[in-house]
Amino acid sequence: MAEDTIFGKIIRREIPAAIVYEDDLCLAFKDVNPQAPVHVLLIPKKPLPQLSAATPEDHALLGHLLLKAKEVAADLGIGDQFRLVINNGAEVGQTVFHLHLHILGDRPFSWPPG
Ligand code: DGP
Repeated sequence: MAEDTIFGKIIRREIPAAIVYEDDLCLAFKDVNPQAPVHVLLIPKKPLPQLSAATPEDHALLGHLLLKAKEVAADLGIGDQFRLVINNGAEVGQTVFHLHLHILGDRPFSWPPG
């Protein structure tokens, strides 16, 4: 069992969040510190700490998350112009150790990322 995080508390409704999508496997909610006009976090309900901890058992879950990411982006009006980010590890910016996809859009983005 992975360690509990703030996202576990959001899943269990112990702290509030602006939820934009939910199903049996995942939850999407607005980032509390948005980096773009649209900035939503999509998380699995399974407490997987980071992508590098995923196993073949997570194959379907990871596919589900990617497909839901594009559906949530479409629902939020950024269906054909969005960026997905997964920070995997503290050295590259991961601060919450519960896998999450950042869905960002509605502004221009540069490359490479910082
Ligand atoms: P990362 O740096 O990739 O681990 O992103 C974590 C994100 O989580 C960061 O953009 C801020 C967001 N965040 C942290 N705590 C909360 C919270 O309590 N509520 C919400 N909605 N977002 C949070």
